Amino acid sequence: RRGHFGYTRPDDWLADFPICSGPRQSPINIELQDVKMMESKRPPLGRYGYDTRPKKMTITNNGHSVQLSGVWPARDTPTVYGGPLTGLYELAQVHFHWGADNDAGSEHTVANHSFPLEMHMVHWKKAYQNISEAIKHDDGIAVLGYLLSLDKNANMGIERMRTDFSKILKPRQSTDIDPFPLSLFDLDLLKEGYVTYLGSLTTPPCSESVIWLISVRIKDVTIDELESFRKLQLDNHDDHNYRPTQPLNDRPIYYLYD
Ligand code: B30
Ligand code: ZN
Repeated sequence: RRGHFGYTRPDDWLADFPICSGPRQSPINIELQDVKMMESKRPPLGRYGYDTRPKKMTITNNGHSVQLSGVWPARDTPTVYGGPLTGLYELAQVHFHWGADNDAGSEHTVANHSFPLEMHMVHWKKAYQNISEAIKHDDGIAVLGYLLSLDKNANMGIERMRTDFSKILKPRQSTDIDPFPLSLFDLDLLKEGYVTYLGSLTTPPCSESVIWLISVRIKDVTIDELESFRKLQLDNHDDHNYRPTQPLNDRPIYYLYD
């Protein structure tokens, strides 16, 4: 099946999607000594809509992750702007990457350290009309990435989602859930600072269209929450859905703090 991909041999993605070996691929390992301060005369990163409860919320097992999407009241769709971004970026979906055990799961690594879970909030630039058009542009997508580390504190957003994971255990199952505002994920990008670099989608087609913003504050995930993700069946019975880190090449990584 064209467009089908798995995590057993991610190098096989290149055959159908040659850009998966392009010069600005994601994820990357973030070496703190490589991170530069961005000379920021830019407006600070801002956002709206994250505290608004959507009218409808859906979780889907798409065979390579669990994806959360919603329908918000007009003008309240979660949106980010400022910082390294030019223009408005509207939320399309939130999804997760995990591993078979606690030693791996995140896509981005910090000083070659992996985390058991990574959350991606995918936004597309409104100037490009829709996400499929945005993916064709080098600044079309902004992903806010959060690394989560095993600890005792439950994440209230994940708790709300996983209540209904039993209904989407198999690929291509989907269910509406009790809507909640995205602020339940306890987002803190604005306060704590973030690293930013230019990269790609981490799944085929690997489009080099993503401005990455990765929170420097590591969030908590409980063992029960991790096990809920691991029970979700993926295509090919993959037991993980993280892509290995890709060459940084000559790309700068910036630290931004408002
Ligand atoms: S990620 O955040 O870099 N992991 C897409 C968005 C973000 C990332 C990866 C991929 C994306 O929009 N891909 C194209 C659309 N997808 C549908 C989808 O939403 O999830 C088509 C597909 O692959 O067949 Cu999966
Ligand atoms: Zn992702």
